[in-house]
Amino acid sequence: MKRTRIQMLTEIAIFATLAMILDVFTEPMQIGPWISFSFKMVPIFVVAYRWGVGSGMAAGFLWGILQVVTGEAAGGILSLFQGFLEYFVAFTLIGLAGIVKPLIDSNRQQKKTSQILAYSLLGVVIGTTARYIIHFIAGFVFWGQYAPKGQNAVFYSFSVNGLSWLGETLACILVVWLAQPLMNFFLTDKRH
Ligand code: 218
Repeated sequence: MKRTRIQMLTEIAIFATLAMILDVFTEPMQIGPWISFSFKMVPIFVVAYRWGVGSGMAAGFLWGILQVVTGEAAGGILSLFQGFLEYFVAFTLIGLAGIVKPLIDSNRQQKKTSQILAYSLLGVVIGTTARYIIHFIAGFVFWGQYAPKGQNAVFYSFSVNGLSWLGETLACILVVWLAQPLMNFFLTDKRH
């Protein structure tokens, strides 16, 4: 299929929706209020690797909007600025995973699948970390009052968001790894 702007925009919409659907269906995988072992960021990574940072960020941004308009984000919004930061900025930053696109592309022609996997996993870590840096900062600035009595807000945020980051990153790594043949299909198709 020829690579077109329409195809890119369609994929951004479809994959952001897929992330939203996974978000709802992986709700039971929630370990604590903010801690989950879930791979729902994977569709955003697929967009980022296929189309680059800009498209990945657009998909993340759209997913953030979907969470807010569906009410999924309700329990996570304390104020306008905090909500903007944690749902729009944080989710948009997942798209930074697309930084690895040129590295994936350079291995795409020769179908060097082990390199593609390695760069995909690097992208996962970049995307989840960029997102969780925002949650960590928001955690001690806005969520400090929920810390157990006497516990330092920075330590509280680091433990909650650090654990959540770890759970989500490991889940995404596992899924990208296990779904490698499917990922290769997505990343080595003829696009131009
Ligand atoms: C300490 C703490 N508690 C809660 C939040 C809010 N938070 C954390 C992680 C992810 C998300 C987005 C929805 O998955 C939110 C809103 C925090 N940052 N820190």
